[in-house]
Amino acid sequence: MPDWKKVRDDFPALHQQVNGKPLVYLDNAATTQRPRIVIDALSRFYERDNANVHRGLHALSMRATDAFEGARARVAKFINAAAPEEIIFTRGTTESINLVANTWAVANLKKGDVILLTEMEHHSNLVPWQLAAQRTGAQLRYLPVTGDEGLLDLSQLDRVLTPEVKLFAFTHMSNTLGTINPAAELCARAKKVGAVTVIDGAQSIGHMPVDVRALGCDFYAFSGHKMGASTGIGALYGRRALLDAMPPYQGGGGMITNVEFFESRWKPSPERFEAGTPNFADAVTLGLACDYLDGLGRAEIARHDGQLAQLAYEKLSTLPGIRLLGPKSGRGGLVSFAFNEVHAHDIVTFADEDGIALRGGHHCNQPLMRKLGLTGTTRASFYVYNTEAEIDALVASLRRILKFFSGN
Ligand code: C6P
Repeated sequence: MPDWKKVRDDFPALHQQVNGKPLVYLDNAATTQRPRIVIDALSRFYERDNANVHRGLHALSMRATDAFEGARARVAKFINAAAPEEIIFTRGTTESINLVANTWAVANLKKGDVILLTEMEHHSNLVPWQLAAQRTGAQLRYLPVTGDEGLLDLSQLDRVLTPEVKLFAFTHMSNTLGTINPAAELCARAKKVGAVTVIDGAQSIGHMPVDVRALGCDFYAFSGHKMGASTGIGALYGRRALLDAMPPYQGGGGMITNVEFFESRWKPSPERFEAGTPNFADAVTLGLACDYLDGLGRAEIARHDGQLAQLAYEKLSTLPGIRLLGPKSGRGGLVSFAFNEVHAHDIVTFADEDGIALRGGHHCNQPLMRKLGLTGTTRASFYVYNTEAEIDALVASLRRILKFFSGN
């Protein structure tokens, strides 16, 4: 088991004071802090290896290309893809999902087809499908969420997952509820009706073991900045057979085999989907983040984050008037809550006075919030460096805030 206290030393940003108090960083679902090896690797790359990839025959370009393609192979191994060619580098989860919506969906969907989503989707796994539906004439349909407990209502699955469903996109872990969805089961059920599956892995990728072949998904989208890598890099996993049959995402350099004045031919994946100069320097850090997380052990990370969230859930439940969202047990590493009398933005602002970083608002889940009769929640989200003492600091801060707002 990792020495979790020592893990904190790997993250320079944690060692600072905010408003005169030691920083308690509990906004990891928005973005994680970066370990020293990632920060150093980025400077080292720019200091020694920086050159454009795939284009040059000189030493630096070859080194940069090796590092970039090495990162692709590392990411493929991290999620157990069948080959590096199944990994397309993108800016992150949002771009990965938009890529599928603009290529596979537009090429394959038509009027009468259905795109199935769930009521707990982040806007990044909702708006791209609205746009694809508008372009193709397909319809959107939703698998309901049970209520405050935040589970998918699987008793409704047969009703909504009918043969008209051509694509089923769902989140692996909810960024507001902390629910971990039964992704393998959902993919198996989708396969039975011939639907293609897209998993939004933004909140799962850095927090638990992910094996795309065991999950049985067709696409898996994720962001590097939520797993310790640099900002602006992420990936889309796609099953090779589907990628080979998909049209390009964007046109430009690097993605063609031949260009004439009036037509062009495309390279296979991944180049077909990576027009222009890719974000090669940040891609290198994604590979290193994979090494770092595997060094800790992703099953250990899942246990650590889940235990902290469970402890937080239990300690927070002692606060007067709190409304806690998400499953009572088996949750991923975050807790969302609301108070009738205090707005989430006030809580976040007051907690900041105590050096505690939280997030408040709708968390890009507006339809879910509306369904639950909320305008927003406060969210504490955990990662490998958080501690039980930080949960105690959170609870103490919330007691102070509640006291202030109740006028006592
Ligand atoms: N959620 C949060 O604070 P990007 O922005 O592309 O890296 O990730 C988008 C995204 C997609 N799906 C889920 C489930 C997510 O949680 C996110 C990002 C952040 O909850 C920012 S809103």
